[in-house]
Amino acid sequence: MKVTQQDLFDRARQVIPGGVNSPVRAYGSVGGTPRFIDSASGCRIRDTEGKQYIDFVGSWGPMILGHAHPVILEAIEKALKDGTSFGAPTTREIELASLIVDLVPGAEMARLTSSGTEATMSALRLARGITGRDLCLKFEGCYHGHGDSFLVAAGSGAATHGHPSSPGVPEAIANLTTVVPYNDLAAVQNCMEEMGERVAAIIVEPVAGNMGCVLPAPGFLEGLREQCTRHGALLIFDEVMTGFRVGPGSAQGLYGIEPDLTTLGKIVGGGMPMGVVCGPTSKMEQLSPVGPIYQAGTLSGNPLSVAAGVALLSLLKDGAEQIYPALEAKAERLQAGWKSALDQHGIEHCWNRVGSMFGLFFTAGPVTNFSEASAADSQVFRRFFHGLLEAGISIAPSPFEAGFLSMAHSDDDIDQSIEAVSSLQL
Ligand code: KE4
Repeated sequence: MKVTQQDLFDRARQVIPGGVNSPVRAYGSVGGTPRFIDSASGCRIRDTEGKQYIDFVGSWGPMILGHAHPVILEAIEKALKDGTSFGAPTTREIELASLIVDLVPGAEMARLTSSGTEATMSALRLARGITGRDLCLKFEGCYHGHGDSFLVAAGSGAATHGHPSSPGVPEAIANLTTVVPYNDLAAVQNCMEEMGERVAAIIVEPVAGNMGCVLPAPGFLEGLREQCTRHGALLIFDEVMTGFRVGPGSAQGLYGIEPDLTTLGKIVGGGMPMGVVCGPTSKMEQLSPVGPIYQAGTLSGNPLSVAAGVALLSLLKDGAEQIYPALEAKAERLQAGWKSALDQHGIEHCWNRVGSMFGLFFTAGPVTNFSEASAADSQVFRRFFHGLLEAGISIAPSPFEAGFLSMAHSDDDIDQSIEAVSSLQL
């Protein structure tokens, strides 16, 4: 008897909260039944009923060269033969850390973790340990993983499911985090004038990807750099999503701003579990075992994840001159095509995009912060999402997420998605 997605979802919800291991996958803001994915290759994913979708989620960012890239699979398969985890240093970790240091302008050292959340939690603890201060400033709609200090006015799944400030976070912890609107430098300056000497860090997504895609206003990142320097706080660039996505030097290379600490994830692990905290030696050596600030992980630097990360970063480094211009051209084609199709539908919308990372909002725009992103028409988004899904196009099941293109998206694939948008009944 044929097992449907609904059957799987019903079974999953018996043994997994909401049937998913990460809330945004549950289609909470768009309704309907999540697709259970059997396999993926190139720019396509295939569900358990055999239906294929052109994928613009890319596992939320890692798949910049497409799913199941042969070089990455081969690297994992080769590493697999030697075992899955040793809990001891390996040569390959030196290679990955060296690649990160080479590619990330603000990095002289890197500490590997198993997720972006671990990376941001560790970066904030490092900043607090270095400065001896407790406060953290973040931006409404930015998401830095599910660490307690960051689940205050958070984006992504937290915003999607209506709990931007999660229950379970002690008030004493939440009170250490101050939240201001993204791109509001005056609000940052006011905060820092008032409490700057108690602020350990300002943490920011240099291009926000968890309230849809929102770009830094001209001077915003420069202003954060100046404020941190002036008040002795550390500037943390959370590049878990933008790292190696918006350019070979990540957002800090693109915008020419050097943060004090950088967090990475997604692409750096080649689609395997991985996060990174990186920065200058003077700061990174404050981490145990050299310094006193503790940070650890059983599977940190896991051989399979590191093999995948080395493979993907090496491909991006060696092919950067071809890859990033090609991604830009693909994204331009997509944006122009979807825009034209939506204009023909008479649907009010606006785009934000940096390279192959984009956000589409059903509002006239501009969208420069979370409140403007929240004003977009969620009902149109719901119809848009399901219409595309039906047509074999997979986008993020939330308006508070970014979309991604890969090198595996051909012009034909992009044109197929444009045709799907044109044919929607919105
Ligand atoms: P993870 O712990 O999910 O690996 O990384 C957390 C994180 C930190 N910083 C930024 C800027 C991030 O975008 C993320 C995770 N991104 C979401 C997608 N918006 C992951 C998807 C999910 O939660 O399932």
